[in-house]
Amino acid sequence: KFVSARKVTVIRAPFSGGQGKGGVEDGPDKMEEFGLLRDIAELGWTATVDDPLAKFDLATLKADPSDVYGNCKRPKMVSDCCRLIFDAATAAHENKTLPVTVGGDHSIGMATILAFANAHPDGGILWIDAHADINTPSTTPSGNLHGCPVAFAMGLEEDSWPPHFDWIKQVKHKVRPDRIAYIGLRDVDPGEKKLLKELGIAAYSMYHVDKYGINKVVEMALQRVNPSGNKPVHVSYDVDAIDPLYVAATGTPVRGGLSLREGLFLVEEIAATGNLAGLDIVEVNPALASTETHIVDTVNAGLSIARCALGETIL
Ligand code: B3U
Ligand code: MN
Ligand code: MN
Repeated sequence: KFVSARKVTVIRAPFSGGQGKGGVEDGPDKMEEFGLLRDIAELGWTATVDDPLAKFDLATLKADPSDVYGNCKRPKMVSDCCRLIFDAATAAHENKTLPVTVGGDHSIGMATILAFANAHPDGGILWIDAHADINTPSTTPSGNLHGCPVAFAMGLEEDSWPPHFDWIKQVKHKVRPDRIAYIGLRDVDPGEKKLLKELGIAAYSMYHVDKYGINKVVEMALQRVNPSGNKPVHVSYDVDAIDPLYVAATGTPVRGGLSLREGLFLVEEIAATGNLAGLDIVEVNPALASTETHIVDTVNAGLSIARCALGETIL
């Protein structure tokens, strides 16, 4: 509907500047090594690969000690990279292809959801995550910008922003608080709770998944962000939404998460609506595994998310 003829643009985002740990920059390589492009082709999609950050020496940028602003770590690197990913995602939407952005840490979500909202102002966004990632530069407890992408994409508290992010202020359509819903939350900072309440954002935590079941939660979330049922939907999927039992190789694992099946059911349901118009798969960190099994499980979970979102069914 919003994507013509099953075309995917895989946007590689081997980016780790939004947090301190190394290894998450290897996410796209690992996903490809385990067969991402083969899986996409087998499901009948044609993929083009875009590598907008290829021209950067990311390791050198990450090591620059002068790239700080107040308590925010690496604002220049995050902003420069997000701007290129924003352009890549915008081009994918203009070409009526489905952008599948493979991270990298979740700061790149500010670029993909902003590009989605700008291309589809009436579209809905699902943010699947253990964390709300809606800290602003004034509320962030860590200074890590992967905890802030939603705030940037919504244009929250612009006065507190490092000047590097001024370009976002020029983007016509930002993410609206009534067009984003969370699923899987279980580690939310006090400043984030306040923002979620004040803005009336639809937030389904693990408590709600336990209380209503994943099927009802997906239904309620879609009802909030896409009440007509016929607008495009973007899914920004942080693999740490899934329990560390299944997804151990990620930067900030939090126990008590989605089962693997709940995590996949969710994207199966979105695929079934035919409304998917954007997907991110982020925070796969192959370096944060204590066994080879952790890597295999985590990367395969990422691949399963992609396949289910692109229409794979069990039967
Ligand atoms: N909310 C905390 C922790 C965090 C956010 N996202 C991740 N971790 N992955 C913060 O640093 O903003
Ligand atoms: Mn996240
Ligand atoms: Mn997370």
